[in-house]
Amino acid sequence: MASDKPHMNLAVIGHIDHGKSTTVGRMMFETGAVPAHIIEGYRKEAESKGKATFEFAWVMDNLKEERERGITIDIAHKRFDTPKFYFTVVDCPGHRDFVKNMITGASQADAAILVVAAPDGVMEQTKEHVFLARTLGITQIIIAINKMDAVKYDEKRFNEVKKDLTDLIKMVGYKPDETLFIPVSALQGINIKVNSPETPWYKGLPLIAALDTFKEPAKPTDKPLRLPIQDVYSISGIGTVPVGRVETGIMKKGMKVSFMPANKDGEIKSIEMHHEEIPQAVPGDNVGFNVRGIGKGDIRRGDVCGPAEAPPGVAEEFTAQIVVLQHPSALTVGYTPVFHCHTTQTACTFTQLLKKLDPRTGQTKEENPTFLKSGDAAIVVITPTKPMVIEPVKELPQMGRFAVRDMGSTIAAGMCISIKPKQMR
Ligand SMILES: Nc1nc2c(ncn2[C@@H]2O[C@H](COP(=O)(O)OP(=O)(O)OP(=O)(O)O)[C@@H](O)[C@H]2O)c(=O)[nH]1
Ligand SMILES: [Mg+2]
Repeated sequence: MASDKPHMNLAVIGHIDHGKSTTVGRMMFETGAVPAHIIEGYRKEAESKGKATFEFAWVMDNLKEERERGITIDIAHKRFDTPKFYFTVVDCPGHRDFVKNMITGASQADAAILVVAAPDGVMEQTKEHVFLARTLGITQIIIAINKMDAVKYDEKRFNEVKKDLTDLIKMVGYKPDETLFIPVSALQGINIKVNSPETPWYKGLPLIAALDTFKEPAKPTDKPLRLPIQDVYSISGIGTVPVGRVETGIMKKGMKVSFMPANKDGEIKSIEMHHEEIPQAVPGDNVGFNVRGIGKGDIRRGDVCGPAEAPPGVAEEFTAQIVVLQHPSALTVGYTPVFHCHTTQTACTFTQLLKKLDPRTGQTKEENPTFLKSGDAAIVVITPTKPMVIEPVKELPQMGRFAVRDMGSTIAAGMCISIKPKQMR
């Protein structure tokens, strides 16, 4: 479905059973994305299977095992609209065994809703998800303090949980005074679409209206051009046509460009999007373009196109902050899995383990650890086995995030803090 509204990827995160799926199901119902008769059907079915109250969660939990166990295992994508945005919502699992799925979900998101159950307050995966969300670059967050019905809509309990959350989010770098805290009952539909009489003491926005306070993800046109190559075609009568998505900056006709790490230069002759020639391409545009001076064999997937005067950075080695999701034993110096970063997949070696961090606070736990295991966060030095473009997230967030994979599973996720540039010319 096309839309004129700006698009936002929204992750819903938080501890197991705190009501993430129910919140998403409820928002989809209230925005008209799911009709009432579907919910009613789920309600009857859930009740007959001894899973009463899961009718809204079932909008998101489609797997048989998810419904039987009453938990989310895999991430699910659904769409709904608010007056300002259209959202793709990524419902993340809270169970600790499925944190890797949560990471995949969070790494796709522009913003997040953190769901915290009022009776429990801050729990283990509340902390872990908040830290991961921040590590993975989610800068905008709204907090729904859920299950307010279960604490009789008590303002005092709301304020206690809000206080603990304020401390938590401040610790990882979110600004509490710019963050909305909303008392809700996803199950009862309280403060979701409109403010309800159950919480007369709450004067803020209901949840759905709060989502429209998110800022549209910026189009970083003021940064240097970065266009990671997805494919390279040779078209008769035209020449070499690389294709890819502009991540940052602007590509213009006539521009002199460099491809790294191929270390080839060319000039943009034409740019095409949706089979139409366009004078320039901006972040988010998927384009094909024709370059003078480049042969088909000169560049390939994983190379990055940038301005000749500010070419993409190639790393001799780089320092990164990572979170280890799962490793069968222990991750040590010498380990060489595949790093997935923009469009490149490059084998890289862990050459130094500088420090282990507390995944909940980001504080240093141990200097120069001898190994890392599942659940650890760390600062490490990585040496690519062949030249690759990667850049510090502080400068170009789109070029600095990566996933580490080995034998079909995700081992870690992280971001580049700094690079030791390789001299290319
Ligand atoms: N009383 C009350 N119960 C709720 C509310 N929201 C959710 N629940 C219940 O909490 C249980 C878990 O809800 P889910 O939505 O599956 O929780 P979740 O956070 O998605 O769980 P995972 O995905 O497994 O981490 C279900 O029994 C829901 O009915 C609420 O507002 N009030
Ligand atoms: Mg769930």
